[in-house]
Amino acid sequence: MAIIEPTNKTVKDFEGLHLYHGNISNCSMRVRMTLEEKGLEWVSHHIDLKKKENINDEYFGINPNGLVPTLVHDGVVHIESNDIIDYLDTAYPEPLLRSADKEAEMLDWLKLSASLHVPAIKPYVYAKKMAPKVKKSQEEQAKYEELQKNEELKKFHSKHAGQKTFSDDDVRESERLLADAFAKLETSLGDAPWIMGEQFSLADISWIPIYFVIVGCGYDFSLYPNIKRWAASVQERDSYRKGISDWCEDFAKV
Ligand SMILES: N[C@@H](CCC(=O)N[C@@H](CS)C(=O)NCC(=O)O)C(=O)O
Repeated sequence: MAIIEPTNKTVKDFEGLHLYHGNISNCSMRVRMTLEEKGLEWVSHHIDLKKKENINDEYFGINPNGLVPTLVHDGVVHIESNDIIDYLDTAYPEPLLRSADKEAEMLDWLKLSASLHVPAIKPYVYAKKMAPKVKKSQEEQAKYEELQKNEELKKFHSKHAGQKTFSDDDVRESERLLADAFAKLETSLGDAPWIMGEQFSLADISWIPIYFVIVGCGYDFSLYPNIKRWAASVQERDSYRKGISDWCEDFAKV
């Protein structure tokens, strides 16, 4: 569970569920989808990453990495999307998005999704689509360097600062990691409807945003028919519409 003590104390007075999130952020998508699966009321604090609304003292005081999503639940601040969805499923077990006998396996899918974010998903999405759209001005870059203390994120963002762009090696490495992960998902799914078999779970919610953004960047899933079939089933859920597609009607045009 990733609970942090915010330096921006204003959020400590919040009651209920408040979500700081970005429309096209895959990490935000999984939290919105979980909230919708459970039919929970939540207060939206939208952060436009293209307008750099995350790069200021106020937001870094809530999320010390300056990332979305951040969930504030009755004044307690939760970061890390996969931890947040696990927390929500525990705090609001109706409907339960896990099965008791496969919990450890399901949490492994969440861990894999989390571990791929910086080495694979983020570089792929930035290199293929986002880097030019979130280019920082000199002032924004200076503010980012002042606020950001996380070395991994500093290193990642330095790769597209100023005139720099991601190298072919960066893209190849992310493609290699994605291919390994998708091969594992393809085999594990087999003919089953959901990642954990018969039960729709947090594993599906964790992975569908990855599929959404990677497809939106032009990734070819023709090698993975089980993943395509699974994704089509997830996309029929109301929670997918409310948590994902309603927030980014056309990712291809982003
Ligand atoms: N491990 C974090 C990653 C969050 C993350 O990287 N969020 C992206 C959007 S998906 C973001 O805020 N990007 C802005 C930035 O990198 O400055 C989580 O799962 O919540």
